[in-house]
Amino acid sequence: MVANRAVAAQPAGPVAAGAPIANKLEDLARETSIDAGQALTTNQGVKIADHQNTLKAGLRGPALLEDQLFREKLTAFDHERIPERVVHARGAAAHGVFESYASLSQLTKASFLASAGKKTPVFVRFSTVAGSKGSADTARDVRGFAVKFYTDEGNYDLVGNNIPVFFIQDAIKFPDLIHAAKPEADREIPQASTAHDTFWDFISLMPESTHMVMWIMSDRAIPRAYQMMEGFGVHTFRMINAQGTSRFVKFHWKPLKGVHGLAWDEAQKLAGKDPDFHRRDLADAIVAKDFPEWELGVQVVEEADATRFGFDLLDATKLIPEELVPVRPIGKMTLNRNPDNYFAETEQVAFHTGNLVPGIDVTDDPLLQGRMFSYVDTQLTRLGGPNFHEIPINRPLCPFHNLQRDGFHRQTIAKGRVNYEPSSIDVPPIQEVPPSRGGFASYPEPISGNKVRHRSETFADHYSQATLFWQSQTKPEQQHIVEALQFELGKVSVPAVRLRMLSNLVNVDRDLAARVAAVLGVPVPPASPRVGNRKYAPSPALSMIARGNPKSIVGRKIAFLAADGVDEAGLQAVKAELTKSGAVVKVLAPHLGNLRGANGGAVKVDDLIVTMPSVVFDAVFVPGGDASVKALKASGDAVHFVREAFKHAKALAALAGASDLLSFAGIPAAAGATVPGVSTSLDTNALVRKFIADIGVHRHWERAQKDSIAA
Ligand code: HDE
Repeated sequence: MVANRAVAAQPAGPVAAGAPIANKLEDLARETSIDAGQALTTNQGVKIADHQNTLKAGLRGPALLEDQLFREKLTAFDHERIPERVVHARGAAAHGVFESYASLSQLTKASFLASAGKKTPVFVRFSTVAGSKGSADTARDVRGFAVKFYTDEGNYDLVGNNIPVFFIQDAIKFPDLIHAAKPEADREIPQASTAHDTFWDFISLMPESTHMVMWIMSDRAIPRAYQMMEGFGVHTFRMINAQGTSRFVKFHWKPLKGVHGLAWDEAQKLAGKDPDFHRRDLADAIVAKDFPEWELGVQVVEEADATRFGFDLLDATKLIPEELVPVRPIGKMTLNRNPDNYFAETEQVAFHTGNLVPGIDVTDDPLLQGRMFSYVDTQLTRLGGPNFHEIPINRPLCPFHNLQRDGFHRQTIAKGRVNYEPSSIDVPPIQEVPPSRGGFASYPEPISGNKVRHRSETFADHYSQATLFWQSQTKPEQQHIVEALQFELGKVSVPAVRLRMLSNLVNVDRDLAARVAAVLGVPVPPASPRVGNRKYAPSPALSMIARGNPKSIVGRKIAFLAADGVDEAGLQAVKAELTKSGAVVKVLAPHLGNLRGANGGAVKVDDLIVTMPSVVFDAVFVPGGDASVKALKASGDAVHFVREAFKHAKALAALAGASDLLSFAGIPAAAGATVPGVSTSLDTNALVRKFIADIGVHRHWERAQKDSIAA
């Protein structure tokens, strides 16, 4: 045991016997080391006297091969990297707790869902899919939403995404999908972007991907924050109760802060100005104790009802509309602690769809079946051997014992000579546990059929739900989908690929295809006579706007633009009200230090206008003060700041004479102008009330003039 362990109360390594450890942080603490204040040593514990110079023959060299201190240090450095995840390489994570709302024993025997108020530690990793580890957070992409529950019956992983369907129906196409989406094979271009030939070539030849395409072209693919995304298990799973009754379930995570997106132009700019935007937001919220929270919900379908939907529950390109089967909330997850070490926790965490606990099982979804193989397989390369379950972030909190031994980096020292079963030497021997006492047993689903390589006819409809999705979007959301498709297909250089995509889109909706075709400069191809353009009852749950979101402004970031001569009383009054409502206010100015107020007071500046672009804020406030407003009007950066915020549909407010800055920037702000989300007033109280309501709406997408602003 090393002397400098932060908590050295318990032996390190897997839990040997006895009761589970209740708390993952306590478990991790057994491995946590704090270097500050300690003697510098080698890995062998030998104290180091000189950490500045290699061992040399003479003052001016050459270096000696025998320098064991230098070689140990460089060897560790040379091997610091492990392969990044082949998909979902870029991610951020947090610890938290899941609390069950009520006993779910009628549905499942899973013990973490067995009683009201039961708490289970979790570790959650969010990610993008296509980009490399160092790519930008705000790329247009699906987000991974992987949750590891450290339950008292072993680890349960719910490895989901922020979009409820997937591109493909069969796992055998996954390598093709990912190869097509990743940078092109010859020049490794473009990074973390689907806007290129090979992606759309593949997609255009895979009509089954059309539903997912609608989702990734929507603002779901450019979330405002990880804490403002829904999560989905995607596949249909099973829940099995103690009586052995199985029901189908779909899992949903519903964020308590609502579901919000960025503007596409903003997402692209953030990729340069703050590539860590989502990672920072998650960590900052936890530091500020504004803890991200989600409700876990399930849609439950009786086995007997499995065929009543007109699509196959095993087809991962389909969802069950919430209007058909409501989502029943079963618990709440709160993320309340940042990891201590990115590599040890976020990089080394290993999820697996096969990490199941009794009472939850998989179905025959051919995509899920493939995943059951892939996750352990990929960890063998990524984490260097079969013992990655011993890495602290991966090990369960309950005791684990089996006869698997040895392999690279084995930590556990398994005592005794019996490493096989059955055996009569150990008394009592290691024992199987029957299902009645908590042993895992797969659901005994009856199976029959021929061995075939074929797709079921029940997987054949590729357009109905894509059309339902389109028809369920509000007008601005439809416009964003059109613009995303114009952008992506506009970057495609092979005309046949563009045309083939339009032929798919016209099967979703003629108007959608026509709006994209107009910008691509081609006529709309005919729809397939077998499909398309039916009218559906919209599903509001599919729309980020129509679903309804809470209007709170807690955690929203508000920029105050000011210069010397600012009306300090107005600034402080608005700041006090916003802060009271939970928003985070930053005063941005042309210089750091203090601003001289119009009435002789001082206002502390948080950041320079040039270092904090408008894209990292949710709203902008400009206080009055003649000299301040005049200085801002003369600053290209300040004018650009408000124009850009306006273009990105954000709430803007200007007190008294500050509306001048907005008008000067081309924003309709003169007295009497009523533009959604823009408030100007002489009355501080009235302005603040309106501004808070506007920020609560998040974005004013319906603002007609925003697209004419160049920013
Ligand atoms: Fe994954 N996926 N996936 N996937 N996936 C991986 O496992 C794979 C799929 C998802 O934060 C890999 O550890 C196959 C759907 C998440 O560490 C790999 C197929 C969904 C994460 C893999 C799928 C996901 C992964 C790469 C098609 C949503 C990140 C690194 C059959 C339900 C987990 C790793 C984390 C990661 C395989 C499709 C979610 C290669 C073969 C559908 C959130 O094993």
